[in-house]
Amino acid sequence: MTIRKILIEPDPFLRQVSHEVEKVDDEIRKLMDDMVETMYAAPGIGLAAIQVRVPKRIIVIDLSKDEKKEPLYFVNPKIIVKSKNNSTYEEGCLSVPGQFAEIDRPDQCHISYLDYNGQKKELKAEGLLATCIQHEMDHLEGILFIDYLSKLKKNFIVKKLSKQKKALERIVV
Ligand code: GNR
Ligand code: NI
Repeated sequence: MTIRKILIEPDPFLRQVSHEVEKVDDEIRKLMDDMVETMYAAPGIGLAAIQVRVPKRIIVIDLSKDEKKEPLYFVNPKIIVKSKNNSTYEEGCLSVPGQFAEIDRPDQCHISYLDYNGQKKELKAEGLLATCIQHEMDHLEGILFIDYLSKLKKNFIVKKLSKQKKALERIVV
């Protein structure tokens, strides 16, 4: 398994719409293994493939708190139903480091997807899992949580990240 580099906003690559996976084969499983390792190393509770520069409709999530790791794999996830009630969570994103904001989303979602073995599955999620699934599925459409903020707040964050990236580039060379 390999830890991959996570893309940081502003990066046009993050704004791409990801493509459906045709077959869950060993190459896809290798990518999912790398994504999980990258997510744990970050650390984060979710990761979409586009964040490691692969525009495929794949997300991994692990909400387990203790040592016991419980990674969830979702390939080609689709929303079947979203609840009408919203809930608010303070969200962060590995591609928007150091920034957090309260975001409103449907508090439950029912999805279909393919699992690690390519089997068709369904899941009814609520709470943080529902929020995380929707945050990751937004990545597949090229959407980041800061897109839900006012233009003023979003521009402020993007400018800050842009300056940080430039400062880093000067050091790394
Ligand atoms: O690590 C993460 N934490 C988080 C917290 C609240 C809502 C969503 C998330 S996902 C984020 C990792 C990430 O950027 N996934 O795309
Ligand atoms: Ni994210």
